[in-house]
Amino acid sequence: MTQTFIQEEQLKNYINGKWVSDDRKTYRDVINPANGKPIAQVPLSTKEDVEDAVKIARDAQKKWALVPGPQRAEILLRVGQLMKERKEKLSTILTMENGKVLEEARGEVQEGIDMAFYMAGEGRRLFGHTTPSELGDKFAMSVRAPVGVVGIITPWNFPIAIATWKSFPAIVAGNTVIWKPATETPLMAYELAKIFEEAGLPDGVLNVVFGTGSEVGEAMVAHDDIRVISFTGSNDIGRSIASKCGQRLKKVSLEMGGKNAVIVMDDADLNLAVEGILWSAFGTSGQRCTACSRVIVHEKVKDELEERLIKEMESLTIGDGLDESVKVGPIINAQGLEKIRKYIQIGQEEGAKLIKGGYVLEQNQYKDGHYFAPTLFTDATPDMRISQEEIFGPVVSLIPVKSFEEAIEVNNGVEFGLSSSIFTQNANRVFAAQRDLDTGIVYVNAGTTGAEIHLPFGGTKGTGNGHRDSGVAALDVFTEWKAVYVDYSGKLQRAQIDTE
Ligand code: UN1
Repeated sequence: MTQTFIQEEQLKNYINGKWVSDDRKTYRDVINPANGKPIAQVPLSTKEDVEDAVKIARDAQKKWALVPGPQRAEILLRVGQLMKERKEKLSTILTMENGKVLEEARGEVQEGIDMAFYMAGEGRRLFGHTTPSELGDKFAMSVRAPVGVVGIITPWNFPIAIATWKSFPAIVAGNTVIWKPATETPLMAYELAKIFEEAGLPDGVLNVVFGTGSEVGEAMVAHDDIRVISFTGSNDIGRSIASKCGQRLKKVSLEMGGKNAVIVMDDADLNLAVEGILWSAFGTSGQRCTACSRVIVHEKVKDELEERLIKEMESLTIGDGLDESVKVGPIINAQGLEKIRKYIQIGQEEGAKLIKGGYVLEQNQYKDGHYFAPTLFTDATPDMRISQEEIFGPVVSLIPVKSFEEAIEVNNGVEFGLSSSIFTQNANRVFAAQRDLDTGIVYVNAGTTGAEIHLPFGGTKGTGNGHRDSGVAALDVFTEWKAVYVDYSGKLQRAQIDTE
């Protein structure tokens, strides 16, 4: 059945349109987190591999930038079509390497397909601006120019969607790419590179170098010919990349997580709020940057919400995501599981009430994988570590508040600013909330997850550094603005002097 999609093979880097094998390489097992079984081996590349890839990418970029945008776009269109044809295969492999349930894996692959078609459209736009000049018989415009060779570093939690958010705008804008996927989830990179190859992408435009952050990632950040680093991942690593790029005056785009809250007001549709919380907190086992891990609830509806959540949490079946009846899959690995376990202990020590879950599942069908029971804390306060720090697991804390104003203040009182949500039926509160919630993404009457690819994705404060993935905003990361003046007056006109 589904297993036939994967032959346990040694993956190879993809450089200059070739699959590069190297006998001297060391490999690491890629493990299915649902059952602990190895499904492939990923090479741990070196900085020499990065060097080889950059040389190729630099030459390829000169030619690629001369291909007209609409022709570059056609390749993306074919990539989107191939992804669509292979959606089931890709989703199954994604579930096997990442653990997310099939329904969500299909959703993630769909996100990549959408991105391909959206960015293929951009190949016919890549809009700049024409602007009147200060002088007569002079034409002035701003155009988007590719930056050159760009480096993308992608996480294990959305191994294909996030890769498409970064590589598709980079490629359509005329850049060439060095891509380091997470070592936990290299198979999506393998499949996507094969699709690009089949779609006719010229050699050297996309280069995949597998390996660790400390070797491959560091080498990318340190390489002067890689002019942009686009990174999604942990806060510590993002900050360290930012300072290294800062030293080198290298453009860097960072997306580093959240502490996303759902606000439930006293006038909320509670059925809807419960559904939204369950989906955002426990979907993907809470391993989304956008996952809801705080519920800021008006004290008048707190008890009722709590009761309904406990009841609905009973129906969350946990297990291998390939089983269509499962709603909550495994945690990516033992370190992830340990981090969640530690936060349960911290929450209890801080005095929050653990009212559901809070334990590792280890018996029977769970014994070879990494599973954590969906967990609910209540009576948490805004300053507790479980209310402030990103847990990246199926753990949510209820924080009671007395008013709308207090809810907004609690929502904003964290280091991160990725996503937030409010459930209310009051139109005034809706408009005030979209203005006052200090996050890059705001939802009204929906959970904190499920961003669409044609809108900007990213956050304020500690979530990033002001750039956005996805949507047209992604082009700002992968292009430079170039100002072009064409004087057709036939004489030397001097701006600021002849205009006086
Ligand atoms: C992430 O967790 O880093 O908005 C990405 C969402 C998804 C993407 C999440 N479309 O939840």
